[in-house]
Amino acid sequence: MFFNEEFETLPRPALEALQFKRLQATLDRVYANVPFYKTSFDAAGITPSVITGLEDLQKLPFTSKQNMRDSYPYGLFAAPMEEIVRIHASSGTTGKPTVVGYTQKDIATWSELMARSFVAAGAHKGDIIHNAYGYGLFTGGLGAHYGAERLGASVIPISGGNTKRQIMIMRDFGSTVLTCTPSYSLFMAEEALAEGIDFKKLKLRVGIFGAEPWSEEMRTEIEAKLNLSAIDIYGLSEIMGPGVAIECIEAKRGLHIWEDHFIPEIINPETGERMPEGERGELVITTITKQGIPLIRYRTRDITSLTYEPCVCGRTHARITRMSGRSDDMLIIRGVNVFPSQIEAVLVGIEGIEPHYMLIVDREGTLDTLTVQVEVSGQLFSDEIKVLQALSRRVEKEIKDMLGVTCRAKLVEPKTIQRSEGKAQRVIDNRKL
Ligand code: DLL
Repeated sequence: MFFNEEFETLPRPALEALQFKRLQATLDRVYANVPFYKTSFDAAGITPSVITGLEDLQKLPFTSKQNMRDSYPYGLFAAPMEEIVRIHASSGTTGKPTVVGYTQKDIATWSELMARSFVAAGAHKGDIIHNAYGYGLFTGGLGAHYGAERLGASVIPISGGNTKRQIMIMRDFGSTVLTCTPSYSLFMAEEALAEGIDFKKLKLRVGIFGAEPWSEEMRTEIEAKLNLSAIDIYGLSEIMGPGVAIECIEAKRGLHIWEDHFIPEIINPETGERMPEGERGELVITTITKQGIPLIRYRTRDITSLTYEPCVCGRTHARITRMSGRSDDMLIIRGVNVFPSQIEAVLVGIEGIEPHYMLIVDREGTLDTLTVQVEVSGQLFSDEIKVLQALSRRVEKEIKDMLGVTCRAKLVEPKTIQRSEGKAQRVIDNRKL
């Protein structure tokens, strides 16, 4: 099933021709309207006319989050403020937020791409979409909302928070599709259990989860606990918001990135060189239809790989693999590189452990230490100390065996690790303090 079959299944030569035409128009637009691009292209000795094919994209300089911050708030906008109808901003844990603006046409494009994403995930007109992404400056809530309306589904704009009420509404209103972060979905499952509500008796069929890294093992856990098919959705406010890429329900193998609007590349984050197809590196995205704030070769910091292999669903758009995480979130513990999502994958596979964890990194003298705090399931916690000791040794051993990193496991009582209603915070790095 498609939302826009013609564009979702465009044969690659036609898709690439369209990309190039749109890239040229975008380059002209930013060169003429955004002083930052004029300066950076001139410094690289490039004018838009030098770009005569898609391969030439590599000649253009990158744009970084720092460039956006330096032009805070509106410096990179390519449309006059009179044409901007919506402003969003990323929360940004450090420094100023990054601010993005949308024209009327940008909102229409975003709505269509979210509608396409819903259909790819298996949603359709007639669905009741329970949208628990936060509404506000964060793009999750409104992005999914406009997409659901564009699709013609019924959307419940519940936003995040007040979890008990969420569950009551989900049950009473007959929600069929749930949209929220993967960590929040598990919190909902837990609250439902406490309220004596069985997810198997709800009408939920599909969950569309993103905005934070999660593992394949977490998917299995969520699907079992919420009794639905869990789909991975990716996006970032700088590029648009949710709906930049999504898994199709037919394959659930890689996320289709809507290539008639975005050109993806994978680069080596150290050298900036392009990586061969299939190899992991940093995702770089060029927007080719945006008006408010087009971005050329934007470095997302997200680590993934790209494949152009045809997909069983019939979409011709390339796929990115599940994100390992952001390059900035990668922990280096005594020289070993590890992403929180890799630790998550190990933890979720161990029986007696709940999928709620926190990683604490410290420095003792010159040595980095990693403590993995994880909850034990209810019945185990009351068991003898010997059982708990064996379990924590098992956690330490499996993490060492799978990831090569030494850690200390600290088992904690059920429901003691803070639950998230949006993006979960999984790491406390005391080394930076
Ligand atoms: O998180 C947009 C969004 C909302 C995506 C709802 C999906 C669903 P930002 O707040 O700007 O935008 O954060 C973007 O979140 O660069 C990734 O590091 C991370 N991220 C988003 N989706 C995924 C995902 C929204 N599926 C940043 N897997 C991105 C892993 C993700 N990380």
